[in-house]
Amino acid sequence: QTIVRLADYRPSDYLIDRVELDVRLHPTETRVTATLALRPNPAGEAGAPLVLDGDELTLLAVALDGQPTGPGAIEVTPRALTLHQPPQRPFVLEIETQVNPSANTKLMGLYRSNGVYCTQCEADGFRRITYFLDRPDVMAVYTTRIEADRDEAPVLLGNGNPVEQGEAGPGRHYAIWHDPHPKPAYLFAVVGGRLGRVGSRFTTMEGREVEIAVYVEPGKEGRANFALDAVARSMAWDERTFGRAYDLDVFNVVAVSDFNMGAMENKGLNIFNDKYVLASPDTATDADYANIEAIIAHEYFHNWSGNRVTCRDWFQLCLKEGLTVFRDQEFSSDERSRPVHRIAEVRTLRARQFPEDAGPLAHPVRPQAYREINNFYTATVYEKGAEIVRMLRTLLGPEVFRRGMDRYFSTCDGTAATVEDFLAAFAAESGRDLDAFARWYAQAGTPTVAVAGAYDAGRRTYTLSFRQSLPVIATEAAAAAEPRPLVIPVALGLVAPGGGPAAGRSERVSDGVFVLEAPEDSLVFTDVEAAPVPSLFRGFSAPVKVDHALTRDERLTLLAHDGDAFNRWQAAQSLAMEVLVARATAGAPLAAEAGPEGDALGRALATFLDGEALADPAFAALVLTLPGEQEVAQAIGADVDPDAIWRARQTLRVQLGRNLGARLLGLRDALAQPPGAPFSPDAASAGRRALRNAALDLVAAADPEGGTALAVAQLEDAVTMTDRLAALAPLSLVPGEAREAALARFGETYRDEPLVLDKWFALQAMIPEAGTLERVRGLMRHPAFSLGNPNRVRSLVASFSLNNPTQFHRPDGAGYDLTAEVVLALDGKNPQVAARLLTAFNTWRMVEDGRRQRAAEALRRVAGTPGLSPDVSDIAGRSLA
Ligand code: HT7
Ligand code: ZN
Repeated sequence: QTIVRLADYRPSDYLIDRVELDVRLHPTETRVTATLALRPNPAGEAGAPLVLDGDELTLLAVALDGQPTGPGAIEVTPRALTLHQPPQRPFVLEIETQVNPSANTKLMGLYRSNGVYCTQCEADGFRRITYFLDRPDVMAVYTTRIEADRDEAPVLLGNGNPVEQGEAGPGRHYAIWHDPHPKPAYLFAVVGGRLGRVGSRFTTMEGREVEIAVYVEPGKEGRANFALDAVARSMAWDERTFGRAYDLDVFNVVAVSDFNMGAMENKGLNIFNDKYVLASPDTATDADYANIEAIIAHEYFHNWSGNRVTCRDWFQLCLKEGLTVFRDQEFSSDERSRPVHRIAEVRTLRARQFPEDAGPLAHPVRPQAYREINNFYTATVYEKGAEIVRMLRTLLGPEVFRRGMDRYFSTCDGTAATVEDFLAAFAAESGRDLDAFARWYAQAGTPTVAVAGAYDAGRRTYTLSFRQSLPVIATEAAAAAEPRPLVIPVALGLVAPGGGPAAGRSERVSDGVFVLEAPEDSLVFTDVEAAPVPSLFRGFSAPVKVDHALTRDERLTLLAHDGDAFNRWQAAQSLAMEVLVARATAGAPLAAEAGPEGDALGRALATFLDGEALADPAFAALVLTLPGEQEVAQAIGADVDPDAIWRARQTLRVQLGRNLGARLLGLRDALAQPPGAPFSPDAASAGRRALRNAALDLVAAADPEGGTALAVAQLEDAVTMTDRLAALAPLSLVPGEAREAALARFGETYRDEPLVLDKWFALQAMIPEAGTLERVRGLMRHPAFSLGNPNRVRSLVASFSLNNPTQFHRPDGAGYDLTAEVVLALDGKNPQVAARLLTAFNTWRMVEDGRRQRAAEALRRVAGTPGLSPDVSDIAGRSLA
């Protein structure tokens, strides 16, 4: 397997200006004729051979400037078509290939999902359709003719605008699409199939009338309206917030049920995993609605951050992904609640990105090398990449940031850009040198910032001392060099011991932000009347771990009085985390459900709930939710015993449930939806459901019998999938008749709803009991389960391997074995999904020795299997390195 290095980037020797594609769809013998208008690239090597990428293609014919190529002029291997002596002037290459969409189980290139023809070309799927310069810095204008059997595929969609359609012989028809915007091949798409449609129109701020539509499985049109509305809201938001208007006459979204990731931003033709399109109150949870809205927005926003300005090479992936995640996070914050959304973002970052950054797969936001690019669509590139953009805004301020964005879009429009181009736009607008800031892109690992505060009553000063420490990460994706100090924006404030902002000033704090640039620094506040409580990294202003030894009382002060909602939540999390770590490392038995720290937290939460739960239920639900098991494992760091963490979490849930029981039941009553009230997926309604269900979770932990009765009743009465699933969750934790009956009934009720069955699979896969492994094996034989469908694999197997720490890390190693077995079974079909499943082993070095040995054995077994895909072999190799 070859390694690709950023340092080796060279421009392409040839460019392609125009592509004409004729795609004649057929289930097993699709023929593609590509007419490519090529020319030598002045920035490339003159006279070099033309090497077009290919993958699993059958070549039928090649012609150069209308003539068949002579003997020896071309060479064809499974992975490339080489023209040895291409003309050193513009020329036309016509290539006819054949592919088999029905046999394409990798779901890359052209494939069939439930009979619908669709494509996935990012990162390197276009070479599975035709031979091409399949790299993002080769941008061309595409015209696509799609032909198909009219019965089989009445709907034919391509990139850009529709140009023409008509008959193409008996039973066949065609459509021609033209995309005037030059684009890299990874944004190419076609769709052909029998699809239902919902549509509307949007008028852009430039006065362009856009036909927007969402295509779904026929009969499910009613479930596409929320997504359609989200498209219109995204368009309006990008105009309002970034001045970016849509640039074609149509914008189509197509939902398919077999898809490797969430969705794909193909120009004018976004293709989605149907999980992120289809929603009805009966089948989708509030979290599903929020995800649909966010992912629709994300793909739409790519039209500027990704499509109009694309990436020069795949090392620059964060340029489009980090920026677009930042943009979709801002959209969701504006459409919903900003603090609540920020907390959700940080929970994801800590649960997914921090462990990635601390494990063997750690890599910089812009990696320096890769073997398989598909393994770099990671939380680090996406989520940490978004945090970098957010820090840039914090450092420059919103106005300069917006001007920088405008400059970036205008100077880089129509180009394949780099992180340097991005930063240059902000440097030019701000007049600031961003070279040190750029280290965030190059250095892997989560920094720790240690902070100590000291009050001098005589001088009335308060001094905060900061020290940043950066992990040394030596992996092939990261430079081995010693890390250099980062530019860390610390949004902060001082809280008076009795509440309210404390007096005190420092010239080094501007707009509430202190910038830590040196390895160590201290910040002196003057005129401070009494020892304050510092509120640091407000709004999580930098993706760091904070080592700040506040007392319990100081944290309680922040929980009660901080003006920053994020840090109020953080205070509750930190209080809980202290209890959890102490209990998990002391090996507390399950019976230890009391303890002064837990009671203190309970009292603080009681005061908080009494004061404001009903004012902001969504926020209150988050305050009541304890840090997850993975987060506790990260806090412990080494020799982790996942069972001890689970027990610690369980005992605290029981303790809080007991301390808060009456209140929680009162809240549930107060928040109950009146019978017959209409359903709304809006944030306020979702927040009320979230708090009711967070209350149920704690009540059920404290009183399994009473909780079971409550959950059974909720399951009976629920009118939303959110409430039904929230009732099933605590039920699934109590072994016995009631659980099995409830699960069986749910499975039967939704047997024809694959996306709902996914929730049912996931819930069962996450039961923290020894019997779960056999349950998962059993469910793998369920008629609705298929290794060929990524959603099914993710909901059943990945839920077990990634979201059930006690069972994945079973002391006997059986959880590792099951995961390894599925990875190997899947690898031949769908290497991308197999490789992603294998990342469950990312935390293997953190667990205690016995488990660690067994995990290593399973990983070695995978790594040593002959014939592995590059995807799985890359993850296995790096995990063991
Ligand atoms: N840009 C898209 C990434 C994507 C993808 C990557 C590899 C293999 C399959 C894929 N499907 C979609 C989606 C996004 O981040 O917007
Ligand atoms: Zn994206």
